[in-house]
Amino acid sequence: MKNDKKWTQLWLSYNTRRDAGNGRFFGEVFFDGFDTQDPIIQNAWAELSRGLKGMLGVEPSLNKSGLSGSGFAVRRLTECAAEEFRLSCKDGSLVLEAADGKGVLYGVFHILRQIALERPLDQAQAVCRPDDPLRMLNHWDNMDGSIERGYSGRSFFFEDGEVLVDERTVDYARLAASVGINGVVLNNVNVKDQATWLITDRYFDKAAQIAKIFEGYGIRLFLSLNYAAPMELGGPDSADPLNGEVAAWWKEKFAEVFARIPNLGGFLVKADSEGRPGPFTYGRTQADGANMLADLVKPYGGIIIWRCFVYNCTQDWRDRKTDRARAGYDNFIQTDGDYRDNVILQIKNGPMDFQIREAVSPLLGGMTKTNQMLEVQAAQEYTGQQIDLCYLIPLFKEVLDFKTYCVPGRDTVADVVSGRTFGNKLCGMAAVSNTGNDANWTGNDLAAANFYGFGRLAFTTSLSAEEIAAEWAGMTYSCDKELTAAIVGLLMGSRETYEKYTSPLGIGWMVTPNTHYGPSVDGYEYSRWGTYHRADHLGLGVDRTDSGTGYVRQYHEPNASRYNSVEECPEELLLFFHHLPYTYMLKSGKTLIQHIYDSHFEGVEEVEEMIRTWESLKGRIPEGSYALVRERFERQLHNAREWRDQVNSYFYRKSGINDQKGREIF
Ligand code: GCV
Repeated sequence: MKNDKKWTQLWLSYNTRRDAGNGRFFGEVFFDGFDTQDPIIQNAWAELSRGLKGMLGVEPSLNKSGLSGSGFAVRRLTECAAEEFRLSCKDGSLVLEAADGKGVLYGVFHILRQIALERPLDQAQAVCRPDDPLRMLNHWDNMDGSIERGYSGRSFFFEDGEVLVDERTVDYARLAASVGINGVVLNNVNVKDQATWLITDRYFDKAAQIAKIFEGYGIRLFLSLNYAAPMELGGPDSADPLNGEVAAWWKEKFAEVFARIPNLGGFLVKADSEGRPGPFTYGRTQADGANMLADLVKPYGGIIIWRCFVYNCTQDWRDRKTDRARAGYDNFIQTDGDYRDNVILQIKNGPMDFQIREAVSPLLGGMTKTNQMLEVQAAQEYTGQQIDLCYLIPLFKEVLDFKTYCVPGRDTVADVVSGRTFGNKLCGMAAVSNTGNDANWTGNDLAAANFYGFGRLAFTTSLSAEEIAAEWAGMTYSCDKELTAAIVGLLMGSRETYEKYTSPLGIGWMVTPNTHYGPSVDGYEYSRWGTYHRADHLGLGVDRTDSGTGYVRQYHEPNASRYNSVEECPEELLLFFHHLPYTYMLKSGKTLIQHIYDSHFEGVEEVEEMIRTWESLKGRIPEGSYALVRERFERQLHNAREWRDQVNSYFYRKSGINDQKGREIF
């Protein structure tokens, strides 16, 4: 389909498709029981018309009711759950049923996906209900237009202290809704300067406009809050949650905010973390902090999403007892059960910070009486910054599949965050968004698979990473089997390749401080962030066992014992949990040091292979996309070589042990 905009339409480009017998359903479309003036229904209809025209050249007409014979009907079915849709094909007619507009919208996107993938709809039998109640994107966009950890240009929400509302806002909402996103946090969790003023008259009109656009796509707007806002916006000179004046200030503030943005979903809060203020400053608990706000937003149906990324970021590397990995659990576990029912604790997937491999946070399922939400990072901060290819859905999947043993039976992280474990409704998944105002939204065209994949996975946690990759490739490029297989292969291998040439066996870090791209083995080793690898001339790894920091005991059994034992610990996490000599023998029959050498050489070879695969697709991928990705691969290769050489040289010089294969190590 022709696109005159300065940005692409990604998987919603609706280019011509082979008609797998689908066009015949859509001459007339009947809406039965739905108000066709409702903004969500209007958007669903507009999307359907646009997709059908682009992909199949069909221009349907809209009718209120009365399907007889073949056609497509959208019917209201009150038995459906909220957001659910059912699709069936009976007597030559395609029927989409839902109880609400969101169900219709998701059903329409499902149909368009089938058409884009050239799958016949007459075999369609689907009952689809999202697994996770909340499926959110967190933007770390700042009001000056920069994006914290953004690798795709500037913000399309903010520029020079102003909020932007334009056609791109609508396209963003379409893309997000098409993969089932139902909540968006607009601004960075580090709320400073002008962003503190987002909850003032200065910005209400624009924020309300965005909230309205989003609402038409089933998305609720959320804002990140500065916990010290009372002090910065002319209120009391305190942010103590138990101070009556502070609460009174917030009460008035929320009355104002919800009067101006009535459909606001609530707030995301980063407190007591990395210099951000919070309840600890006043000797209060995290629950005190969250509950004060939660009580005050409750009358408006608001929720408070409270992040658990609370740790001491001024550590001393000589201190071997303080362990950053322990911090989230230590700071929150005592408060389990103390939170109001409209508070959700948002927990990063790992206890450190979005490394290419780390253990799953023991808080997930560690808490059993508190609403929990999983936070992952689609933005590739530590995972290649959208220069290097790193498809993150396998990593997200691993986290979801992790068995927490918090209760007998339904105890995986997927169970916990979908509400299956504890029967709660306020839970789900959030991803730090990887988007920006680059024409292709995500810097690297292939990184859009992480945006797409996150939404699809949060909606249906049982989908495999491979299925999602194939869908994304088919919708974005074409349904050519060979092409899809090649792209799926590239995506599926990319995380392990990245892991191979960066930091080994779960140890993480070793990145250039601050920027977090490229190697610097000791960059964080002697700094205050608590991110150590503890390498010396004998060995490497952090001892988090009973005889070390004791972190392993934060897990339920049998996970705790498994991680505690060097023999039973999953090998990919060995150095996350254990400090081991370079001569330690791995299950592969290789020593630890040889594994480091080999994996780093392999990582580079795999990037070279990826480039060959990409080159074999020349002519079958639109030229612009081909060239852009080819250029990124070149930079990835440079990065991979740099990592290989720095890591190998570092460990060769530390250990004095030769590479058995005699390769060049500096
Ligand atoms: C938004 C890491 C990142 C920070 C980020 C922080 C967080 O430390 O490097 O940029 O701040 O995580 O998640 O709050």
